[in-house]
Formats: sequence, structure tokens, C-alpha cells
Amino acid sequence: VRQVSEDVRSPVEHKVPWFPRKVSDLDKCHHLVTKFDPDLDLDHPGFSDQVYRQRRKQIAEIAFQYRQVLAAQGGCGPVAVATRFPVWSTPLKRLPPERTGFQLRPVAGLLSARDFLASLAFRVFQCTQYIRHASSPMHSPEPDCCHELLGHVPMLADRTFAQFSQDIGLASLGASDEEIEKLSTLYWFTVEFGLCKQNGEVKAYGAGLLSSYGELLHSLSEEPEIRAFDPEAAAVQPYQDQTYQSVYFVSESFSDAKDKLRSYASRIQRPFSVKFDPYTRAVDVLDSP
Ligand code: HBI
Ligand code: FE
Repeated sequence: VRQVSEDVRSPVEHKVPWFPRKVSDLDKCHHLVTKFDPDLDLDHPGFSDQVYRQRRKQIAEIAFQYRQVLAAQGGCGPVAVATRFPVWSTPLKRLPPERTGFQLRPVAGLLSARDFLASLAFRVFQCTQYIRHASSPMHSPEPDCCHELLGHVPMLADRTFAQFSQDIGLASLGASDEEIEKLSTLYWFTVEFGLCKQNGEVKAYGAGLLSSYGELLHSLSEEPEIRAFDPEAAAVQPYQDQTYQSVYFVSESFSDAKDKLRSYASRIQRPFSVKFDPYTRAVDVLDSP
């Protein structure tokens, strides 16, 4: 009887979106969103500056041509590599890899959330190489290298924060669009705009705060609403990217944030589980029983 019922049962089909399984698969995680593209966005400060747009195209081309194998040469590679990656020739390039193994990879602009989050699973941070338009030094609608180097890179040198970032990435692999949206929002309220207690004092750690003096002061003032970090709540909290945030989430510590995120991620429904193998820099996919 058992045999028959096995035979007639239609196979369970799980539609899982494609996701990278090894670090070289990140060459395929290059889908840009055009939201803040200086060629297409009339409000972009560089929109009417042809010289800026031309330079941006050259820098974008470097990112499009980049392949993961080149990364092996890294910041200590030949001069030819260093000059092709202007940002990378700075000592900052080595800061995250030496402390946490996090690697920077050049990207032409704003990526799809799915591609961006997937790279974090491999301890790869997709890092813009261009700089904001000179007419608007205090604000950039898109991430630029000021934001990356002042905001993200120093944080990726922290072991617990690096693990937190990788965990968001691992949770995103093969996740549904709805789940990607939630993880993206969670990323926004932590990696971009998170606050954390340190010796009883509330401090900023989000890259969007570290790279914006104006919003940094705002976030630590009496003005915004400050809530205790809870991944369930942060994942669905509405936000906008045009002005300062009106709500921030404060964690007890990075360690506490990491534990809470792990617990949140373990409750995401996926027909498989993933495990990162640091020796092969690949993701082992284990089918759940
Ligand atoms: N792309 N290059 C780049 N940099 C980011 O910080 C970034 C991104 N794409 C999506 C994104 N951030 C966020 O919206 C989160 O969804 C991850
Ligand atoms: Fe950012």
C-alpha cells in the first residue's frame, strides 16, 4: 500500500529562485536597479553633467568586466590591478579581509536586493567605486565610495558584525521575493541605520549614519523614535530613502543582534538549509528531511 501511494503521489515541486552556490557564481549577481542611475534619473545631481556621466561609464565598465578569479590577486596584487581599482589601492581595502575575511568586489551601482544580499553570504561586499557628484558633496542618492569607505568598510572589520552580515546573506539564498523584501528592510534598519548600546551609551553603527554627519546627529538626538531591536518588527517597518529616518532600532550589543537575527532566520520557511564552507567558499545545500 505504501509503495502504491508513493508512486501516485505527485512530486512536491518547490520553485526556488536561482542562487549562487560558490563564490565565483557572484559574477552572475550583477543585476542593477536603475532607480538612481545618473543617466536615467532626472533628479540625480550628475544628470546634466556629461563629463561625470562619461566617467561613471568607465568606472562601471571595470565592475562589469570584473571576474571573481581576479580577486585572488587582491590589494597586494600587481600594480596593473591596483590602478584598475582606484579605491582598492588604499590600505582600507585590506582592513576587512585581514580581520574577518570580508572581501570587496567592485559594482557599477545599485544592485537588486537579491544579488546584493546573496554576496554577503560569501563574505563579499559589493562596493561602488565612483564618487558622488561635486555639486552635492553632502548627499548622494545612491551609494558611492564615500558611503562605502566611511560607512561599511570599517564595520566589516568587526567579527560579530561580519557574522551578522553574512547571516543576513545566508538567509536570503533562494528565499521568496516577500522574504527578500523583509531581509532588505532588516538590513536597512541594522547595517544601514542601526544603533547599538556600548557601555550603556547609544552609538550609531549603521553605514548610512557613519557616512552622513547630519543624520548621525539626528539619530542620536531627541527627535526620532528609538525602539529596541526586534528582527520581526524591523523587517516590516516602513521606511523611505529621501530624508532622515523617523524610527531607529537600538541593539543591546552586536552579539545580541546576531543571536536575534539567527533566531529570526531559523524561522524562515525554505525547503532546504544552507551552510557556508569557508575552505571552499561554497554554500552546501542540505535538503531538509
Ligand atoms: N546595491 N551596490 C549596492 N549597494 C547597496 O548598499 C545596496 C544595493 N542594492 C540593494 C541594497 N543595498 C538594499 O536595498 C538592501 O536591499 C540590501
Ligand atoms: Fe550602504
